[in-house]
Amino acid sequence: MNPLCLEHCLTETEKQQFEENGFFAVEDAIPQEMVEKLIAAVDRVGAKHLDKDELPPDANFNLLDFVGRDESFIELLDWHTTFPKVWGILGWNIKLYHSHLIVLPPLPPDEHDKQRRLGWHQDSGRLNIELEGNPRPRVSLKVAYFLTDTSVPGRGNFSVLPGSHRFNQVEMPEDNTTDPEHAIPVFAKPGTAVFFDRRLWHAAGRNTSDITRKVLFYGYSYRWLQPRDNMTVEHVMENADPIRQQILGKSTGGMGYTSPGEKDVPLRSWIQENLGSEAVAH
Ligand SMILES: O=C(O)CCC(=O)C(=O)O
Repeated sequence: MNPLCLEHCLTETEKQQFEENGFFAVEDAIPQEMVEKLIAAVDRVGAKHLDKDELPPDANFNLLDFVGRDESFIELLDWHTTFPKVWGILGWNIKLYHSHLIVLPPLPPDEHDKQRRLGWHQDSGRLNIELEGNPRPRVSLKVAYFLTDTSVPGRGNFSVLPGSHRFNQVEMPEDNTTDPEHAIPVFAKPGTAVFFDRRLWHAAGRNTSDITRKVLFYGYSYRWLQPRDNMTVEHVMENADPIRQQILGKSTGGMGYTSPGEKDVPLRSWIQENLGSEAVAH
């Protein structure tokens, strides 16, 4: 793994923001050349998807399990400015359990003035019903890479209710069309990574601009959680280094998910060698 990771560990401020607000943003997490490479990959993969499903070229879509479809998507799995913050929050027994990319073209002009509530939700489906506790456990988080400019309102901004990861339920206005009062858009320039707790109530904003919004979502969880999509990554396993194999879901067997040995979690040894035993104490 890239040793530059050591320069981008989770900071105290980020940790505090994540605990209190349920999210934080890292500007310039990926350089402009990488943003351009990723946009080209999104466009290629997106065009194939639209073609296969016979969708119009300007359709909006949410494509699951995109990560194995281009080498540039694989590179982001353990990206040096972001991955250390993922293990800083969740620890070393982690993997990618889900990936999805969202392409959100501009709304048709006659939709712009219509008042509609955004699609507020917590991630992970049945976890929000079958797990006990209030709040329920964290279990996973997502890193969202913004490839297009959503640094001003009206660009389909990722929207959040800060601090709402601490509540199983949030109150919505009675009228069914407005958003909760404390909802905010997260402003993100191309290359920004936004980390958010799966329990954070969030939604995609409305895109009333003339720019198509493109965002990549990487979901990291503990290794014992079932993947949330097909995780079609067998074809990249062989050439991946051991830490990427761990991230892609490799395990020595059933027991290796919940009681991992050294071979299951090379990330643990890497952190221990580079940051000391204290860093892997749990
Ligand atoms: O597209 C967005 O801004 C929201 C993404 C989302 O809802 C999700 O990742 O579950």
